[in-house]
Amino acid sequence: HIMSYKLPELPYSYDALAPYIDATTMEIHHTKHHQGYVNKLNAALEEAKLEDSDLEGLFGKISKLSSGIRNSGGGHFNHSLFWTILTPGGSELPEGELAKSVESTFGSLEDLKTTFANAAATRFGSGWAWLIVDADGELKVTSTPNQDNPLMDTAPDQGTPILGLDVWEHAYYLNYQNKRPEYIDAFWNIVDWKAVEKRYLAAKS
Ligand code: MN3
Repeated sequence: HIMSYKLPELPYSYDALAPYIDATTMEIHHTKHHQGYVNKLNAALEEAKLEDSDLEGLFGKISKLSSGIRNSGGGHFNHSLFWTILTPGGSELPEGELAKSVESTFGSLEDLKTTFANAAATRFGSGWAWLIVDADGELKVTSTPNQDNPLMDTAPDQGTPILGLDVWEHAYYLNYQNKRPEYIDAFWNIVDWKAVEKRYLAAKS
C-alpha cells in the first residue's frame, strides 16, 4: 500500500499574513504550487513502488531515489513546514531553551536574523534558507537549492529544520518583484517563534 499525500489546510486565511505576504500570493502558493508538489509526489511514489513512503525516511536516502521524489517530496515537506512557522502578527521568541541556544550560538536574536537573512538573500536562484538543529544538537543557519532540505543526504549541512523561508520568486514576486531583501525583512513580522521553539524541543528530544 502506497501512502497518498494530501494538501494540508492552512492554519489561517489567505489574507491573514498581509501586508507582509499578500492574499493572492498565499492562495496561488498554496492551491497551485503546493498542490502541484503533492500531486507529483503521489505520482512519483506510485511509479517507484516504495514500501515505505515516510518522507523523512526517504530524505535520508534521497541520493538513491528519483528526481521526482526529491523535488516533489521536498516541495511538499518544505511548504508544510513553512505554513506552520508563520502566524498573523508573529510571536515573540519565548524565554527558554531555544532563546538560550540562540544567544550562545549567534550572540542575539538580531544576530541570528542577520545571518539567516544573508543566507536567504545570497541563495542563488530558487531555494530555501533554514535554521537547523544539527546532529550535535547545535543550531546552524544554512540554505539549499530548489526543493532540497537539510534532511536530505545530499545536503552539505544536515540536520532537522526548525525554521525555513521560501525564496523562490513565486513566494514573493507579485508583491516585491525583484526585491527579495524586502520580502526577507517582512518575514520576521510573521514568524511564529513559539512554533519554532516547539520544533526545536522536539528535535532535541
Ligand atoms: Mn514555494
